[in-house]
Amino acid sequence: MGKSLTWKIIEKNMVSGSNEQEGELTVKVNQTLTQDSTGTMVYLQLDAMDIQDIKTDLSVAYIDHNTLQTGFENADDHAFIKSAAAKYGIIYSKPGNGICHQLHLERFGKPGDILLGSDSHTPTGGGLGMLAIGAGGLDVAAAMAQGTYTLKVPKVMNIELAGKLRPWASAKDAALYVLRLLTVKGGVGYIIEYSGEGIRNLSVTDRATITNMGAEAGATTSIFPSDEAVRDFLVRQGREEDYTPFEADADAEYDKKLIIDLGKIRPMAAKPHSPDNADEVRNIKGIKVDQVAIGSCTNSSYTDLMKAAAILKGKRIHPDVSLVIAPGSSNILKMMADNGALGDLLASGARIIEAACGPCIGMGQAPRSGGISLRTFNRNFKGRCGTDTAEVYLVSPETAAFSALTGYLTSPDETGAEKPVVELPERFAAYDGYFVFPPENREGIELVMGPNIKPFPVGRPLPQKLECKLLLKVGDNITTDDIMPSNARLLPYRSNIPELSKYCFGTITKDFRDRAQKNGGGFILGGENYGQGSSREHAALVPLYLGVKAIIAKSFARIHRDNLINSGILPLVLTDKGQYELFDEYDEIEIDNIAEALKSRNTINVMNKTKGLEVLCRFEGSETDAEILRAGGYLNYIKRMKKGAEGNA
Ligand code: MIC
Ligand code: SF4
Repeated sequence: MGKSLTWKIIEKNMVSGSNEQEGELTVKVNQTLTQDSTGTMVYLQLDAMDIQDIKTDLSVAYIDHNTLQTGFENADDHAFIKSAAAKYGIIYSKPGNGICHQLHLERFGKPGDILLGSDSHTPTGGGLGMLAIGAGGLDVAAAMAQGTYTLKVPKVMNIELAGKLRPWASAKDAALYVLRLLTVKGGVGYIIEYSGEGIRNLSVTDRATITNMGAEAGATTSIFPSDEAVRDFLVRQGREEDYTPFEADADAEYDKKLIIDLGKIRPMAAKPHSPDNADEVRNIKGIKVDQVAIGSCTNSSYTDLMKAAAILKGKRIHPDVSLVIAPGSSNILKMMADNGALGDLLASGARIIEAACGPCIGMGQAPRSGGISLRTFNRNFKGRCGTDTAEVYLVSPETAAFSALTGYLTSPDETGAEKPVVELPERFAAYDGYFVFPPENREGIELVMGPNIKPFPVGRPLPQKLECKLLLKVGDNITTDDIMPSNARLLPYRSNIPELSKYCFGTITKDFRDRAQKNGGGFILGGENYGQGSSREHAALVPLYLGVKAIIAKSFARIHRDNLINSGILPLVLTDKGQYELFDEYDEIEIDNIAEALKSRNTINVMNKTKGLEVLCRFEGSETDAEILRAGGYLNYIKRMKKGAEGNA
């Protein structure tokens, strides 16, 4: 049997482990990326690891999330990250340069390499044929310090794309179509590998849109082969030398296989408040729209913005609509300024904001109360746009542009318009003005820590017995945006855990911090896919700071489960999901014999003392995960390992 593309790349980078299911493997990490909202924590953690040099081939620190600088806090964070980049030999990308994933695709991504990023949309790099995985900040710091990453042996799902997209259906529609099929938890445990004749007509940025949204299905990552389209993209980016062809063997073996006919896909929209809640636009058209936003790491490429500009050229945006556009990179903006498309956007009445995440993470452009916002982004969780009562629909740039003109949700294939052809420039602009490359001599460089940089909490070794109250019971698919909300007000405090703790579980209850403080910490009960969405480890660190010791859930999202373990919080899965019903908030819970249960990866008895009953839970982590928990989190674990190594020397 032949090999999948995924396994070819894993084997190329394998340090230890095997391909046995349930096992784990350690791979060499070639590249890392961080962004500022997770990056401050990453570099504080890297500093705590006490290293001289990073061990990756290339690491980049992007500033793209917190760019509003409404106070000193963002600027403090930027200065800190810039100093850490210089100290450790990392490329620094200044605010205004663009969105980490779009920039990384343009400037640094390499087919066949492994990229680890402290952002859940790192899989965008899969469009270039790289294995690009999102992880918590500590894992990325450790990858820089050690050059490796350990992951659970993934299953590989093959999605064969047949046929060709219809004229007005785009990669975003295909991404939403896949997501509707898989749901927000259908990709958990899988790497999604695309193949088939259908991919030949998809450009690298189309493919990147699709791999980007694989994160919404909970997949470890998604990947396309590295073929002629990738070579062409790299040539146009002026980096042909980075091209290596990579593809699966024709008879590759997969754990799961789906076939999708691209020709069946119509323009789609994900309805509020979940990206998998998708329908064809023609079924829901006619909804009155207040705001349209084009951009984000999903749809801010040159081609996406040029398509929107062509649709808007010579027309006027509807008087009731505010259209805002955030380009993916400064070079895209520069090219559009040079070729006149920026002028077309401005003449139509569009608002152009800097190349950054912006409205996607609630950094400005919150819609009006009860407003309807169409966004080309990847997440429409309640409240994420900054307005709790707003309703966000996720759409393609084409649907966004037409709807901005009509004022109603409009399906491009029902407009009668002819699809614009976007010619790619022979060479994409590749100015370096926003990059700061690390100095040759890095001796004596100090970290710059302004008053916004506060120490982060570190876990303690797990005791033999935990006895606490159940502080909160939540339902299925709770997102990290629920656990630790992010918006223009809160993002400046990503390096200030005590301040953030006031807003923990803010979309669910306003008094979680009080509950935790009054009860000296406690447990949380979750449903399916607990912690889906972002990679932010603040969704683990803040509960840790508030004394949360364990989370019991029906199932966990991958990155969040890893973040809990890295922080020293015990994630337990209910062996009988129906027993979720046996718990109520404020029940007294006891978990005994923890060390033993972790050692054998056995089941653990969880006593509900209030109800006088017992349920069985399982710790589903690896032996290393158990070690990390026994040590009280990843940093303690590394320190212990270092001490051990010194003792043996
Ligand atoms: C997101 O899209 O949710 C974010 C903001 O980019 C997060 C990272 C963060 O919370 O800082 C992600 O996707 O990991
Ligand atoms: Fe930025 Fe939005 Fe992409 Fe997250 S999803 S990296 S906030 S653009």
